[in-house]
Amino acid sequence: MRIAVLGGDGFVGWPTSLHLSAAGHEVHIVDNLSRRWIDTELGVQSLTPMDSIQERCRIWKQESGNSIQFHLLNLAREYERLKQWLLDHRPDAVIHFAEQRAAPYSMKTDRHKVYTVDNNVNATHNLLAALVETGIDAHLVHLGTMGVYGYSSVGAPIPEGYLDVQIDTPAGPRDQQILYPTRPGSVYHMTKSLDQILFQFYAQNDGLRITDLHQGIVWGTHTDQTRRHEQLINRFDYDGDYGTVLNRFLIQAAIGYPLTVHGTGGQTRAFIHLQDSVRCIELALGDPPKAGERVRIFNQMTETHRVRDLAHLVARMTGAQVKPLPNPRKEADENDLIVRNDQFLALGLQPITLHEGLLAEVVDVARKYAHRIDRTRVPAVSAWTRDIARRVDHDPEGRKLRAV
Ligand code: USQ
Repeated sequence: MRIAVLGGDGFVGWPTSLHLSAAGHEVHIVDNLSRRWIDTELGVQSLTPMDSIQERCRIWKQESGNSIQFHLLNLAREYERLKQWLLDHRPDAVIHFAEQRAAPYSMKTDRHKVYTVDNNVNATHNLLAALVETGIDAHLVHLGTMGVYGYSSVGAPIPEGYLDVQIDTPAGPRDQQILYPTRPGSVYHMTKSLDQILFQFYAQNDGLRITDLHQGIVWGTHTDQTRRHEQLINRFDYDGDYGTVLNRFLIQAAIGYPLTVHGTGGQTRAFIHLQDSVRCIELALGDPPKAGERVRIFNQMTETHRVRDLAHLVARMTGAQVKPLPNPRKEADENDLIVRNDQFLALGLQPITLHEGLLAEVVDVARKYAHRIDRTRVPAVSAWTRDIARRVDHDPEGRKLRAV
């Protein structure tokens, strides 16, 4: 297949591009390199040293013999160029990762809220409108999030996208399936909730073939392909905005930083290893919906864990200290979460679940590049509201106190 990977320079986009190229597909990365600009804006860098996208593609060609082509394009801003690109390349499938993906970044200031909505919603809508206008019948696979469901304890398993409901009608009760009601917990998660409505409309109105992957928190950093050469290494975020919880705990353990548990750590979340994430995308590509069918939604996760349990697991493994902090987010202190993921299991996914070997691999990568870490960028200080901002702990290590 000829596959366009929009956002193919990012944390999941890059290993996905390599995985699909290794599987024999013709891969084109379309990216505006915004993630690299955000690093510059925030004054942080990936823990792992990343080469330019062109250099990464050159090394991949050298290692595998397969080409990945890179195209610099801003999906949210350059609508006419996007249309022309689709007409010139006529992809069989389009994978859409090209969105700002960090909840804390989306909540930093009003400017970050505006940017996240503007970028994410326009990128998705431009793509949908361009597919209709060009008549290109590509299967669109979108990276959505488990966060669209929200994190209140409902007691019942979260279904894959659609909820069975019964409606009272004058003729008696009628069964229906509706999109699971969204309950986003950040501006970022809200944009993915809006995406769902855009997909529903374009599948119904224009017969676009769309798969939406509701992904959990990705952990790990290597895949089979990124291990093949030092310069194919994936990006690895540790900072308070882009670092995600389990990877952050592993990096913190590697540098002797206290494990930054928000609140009681009673938040239960869904997780998936990076290797499974790229495998799921391949499985979803192989099983497209037909034109006229509703959007196919998969829960792309393999297990659920409570944040404090993960912290204690990492602490036991490494001797790190666990530090409960005031929570910078507005979220439930404690929640339960049961999630259905039958569809990927039925397609043959064999989940890689949390085990010490893989956790230790992440700690090893973090130790190797520990010299690149700026400890002052580890705390998560983006607060969800002005009131919460007053209680955020900017110095979990107590360095300033020690200096006094
Ligand atoms: N947390 C801590 N300590 C930390 C960092 C986070 O306790 O140092 C807590 C947070 O308060 C939250 C949980 O861990 O309760 C998860 O936070 P996260 O930063 O790992 O994940 P999140 O903000 O939800 O976003 C990440 C990705 C996003 C993806 C989402 C999947 O950045 O792109 O959509 O995971 S999900 O969480 O299932 O919505």
